[in-house]
Amino acid sequence: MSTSNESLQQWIDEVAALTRPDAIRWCDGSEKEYAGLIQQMLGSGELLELNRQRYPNCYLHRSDPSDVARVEHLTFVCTPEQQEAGPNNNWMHPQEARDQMRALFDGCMRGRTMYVVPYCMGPVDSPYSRCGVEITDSAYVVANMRLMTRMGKAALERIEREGGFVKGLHSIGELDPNRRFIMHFPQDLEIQSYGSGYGGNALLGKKCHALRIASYQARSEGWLAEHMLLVEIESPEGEKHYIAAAFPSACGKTNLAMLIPPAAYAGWKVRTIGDDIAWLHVDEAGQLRAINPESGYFGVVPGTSRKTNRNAYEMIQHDTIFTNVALTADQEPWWEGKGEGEPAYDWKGQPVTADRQEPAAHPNSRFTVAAKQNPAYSPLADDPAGVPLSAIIFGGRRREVAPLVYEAFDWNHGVLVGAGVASETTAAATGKVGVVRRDPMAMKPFCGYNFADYWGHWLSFPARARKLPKIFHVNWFRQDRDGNFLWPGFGDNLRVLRWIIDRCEGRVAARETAIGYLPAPADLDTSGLDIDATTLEALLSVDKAAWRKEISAIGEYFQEYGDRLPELLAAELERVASGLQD
Ligand code: GTP
Ligand code: SPV
Ligand code: MN
Repeated sequence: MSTSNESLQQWIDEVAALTRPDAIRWCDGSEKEYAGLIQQMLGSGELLELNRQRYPNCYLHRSDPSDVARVEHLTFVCTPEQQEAGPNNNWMHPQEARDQMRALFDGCMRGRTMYVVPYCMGPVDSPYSRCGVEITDSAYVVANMRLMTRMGKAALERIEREGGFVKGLHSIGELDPNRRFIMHFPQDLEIQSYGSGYGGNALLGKKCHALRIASYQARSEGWLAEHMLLVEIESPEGEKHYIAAAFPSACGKTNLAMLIPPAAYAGWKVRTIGDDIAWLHVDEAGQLRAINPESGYFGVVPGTSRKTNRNAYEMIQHDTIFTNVALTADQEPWWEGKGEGEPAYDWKGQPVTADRQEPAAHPNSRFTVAAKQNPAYSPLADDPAGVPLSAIIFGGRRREVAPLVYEAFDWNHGVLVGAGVASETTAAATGKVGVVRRDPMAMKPFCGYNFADYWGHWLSFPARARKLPKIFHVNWFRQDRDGNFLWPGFGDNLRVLRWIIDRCEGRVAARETAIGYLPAPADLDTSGLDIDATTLEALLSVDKAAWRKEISAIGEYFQEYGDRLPELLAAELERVASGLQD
């Protein structure tokens, strides 16, 4: 096969000449092609079939034990000037990076098939969508891309119609951590990834394209590419609101996006539009709208149960690829927090012993599933116009300091709230878990340019839009001294969303504090919840001393950005700091 897009054809020819595959296969995205890839991987041992009766069309992939998460220290943004990438990114000069990658890719596909995977991020007929082509030597990546993106024929047709696309070159290489790099060339709309087959390192449409490259494009084109879920909330009266929320990796986006209303909320409907990435545009009427560029979920498995997230639990009972979960004796997938069954083999395939110290499923084990399998799937996820946003929520995983919820005074203060986000690190990336780090807008690993310029871009939106959503901050993860969560979380988070919606509609009052507006305990609906007044008070109070420290830590962090830090942001910080003085 070939294409009428000359630049695509030329790039494919160049890549083939460099990587020397045995065969080149164009992917059309069909059911038949997917089935063929699955059969091929069952044959090669890349996939194991799971219990056919209980988990039809479900497969287990065990990744290389050294390749189980994103590798932030091996991920680079390659711009001519280091300052363009900023202190928030690892940087390499584009020429140096290209030379280094060329040496790695040289001959790496000998004995392998090179797959050409055209994809579209977003509904194929949406003006907000953007296309890309991933070249990869991994059938697992192709199968995942088919579930996660609009992949194949329709995407190629759009590329041939429009011309532009993001070039993503990927090889699993030798899966050697010492020969592993994820390189981004934002000015050339190009990605090169070598040596990993895992998630965000390898499914290039996701974090590499839809966040790092897209954020860079979005700045010059006047929109935003964000690490946000998109959820639709409908009240029993039929009032609908669309909310976008940015939480760092493994901090609750998928769960909030497909939340099951608690018993006290009969008649409320929650529908998922997206669970990880949102692209935000100002429409012709000056309203901020969002699309989900993905069409599937690559979600955290541990903790997913009938009780915590019935929607997710049900959607992964069939037609799902599991990566790095444990196995029961009768070939069912198993993970910590499943609440059913017992593991017989851990994620590496080793028999499980009663005295094991490590979890049986990898803490970053994942499911890949088409979004349409979600019982709470909203057809609006396919709407080319996206959805109008009522609220933007930032959040993190903080055992202390950050209250359950607060509202920013206005947009500019909201940008400070987002820029000040900190969160405990999780298993979604390699490295230590549980360390609090700054993760502005949950974009620390994903912003394709200097954060100072990114905050400046956020601050430009009041001038671009007629109506902007209100901005909030939430924290589901406050703990007591014994490490118990103070807030029940999951479905009960709807109670907090309800307060947020009521604030957007001007239906409920709030207490003004130095850090923003908080609900009075009586204004947060806790009917039917087993929560005492002291706990609620702790969740909804501002510890001034702790916040003085927090604000000064944010100030110190901002200093890394030097003169590039927008003055408006510094002024917002100053305003909050002075409010905390007395
Ligand atoms: P990425 O896919 O890495 O971007 O993660 P995510 O933000 O979608 O996180 P996800 O919803 O998968 O949740 C990650 C972990 O947090 C899971 O183990 C969940 O069970 C847990 N979690 C999610 N929501 C809550 C909550 O409200 N309270 C508590 N205590 N845990 C939660
Ligand atoms: C994240 O880490 O935020 C994820 C998983 O959503 S990955 O696709 O690996 O980036
Ligand atoms: Mn994510």
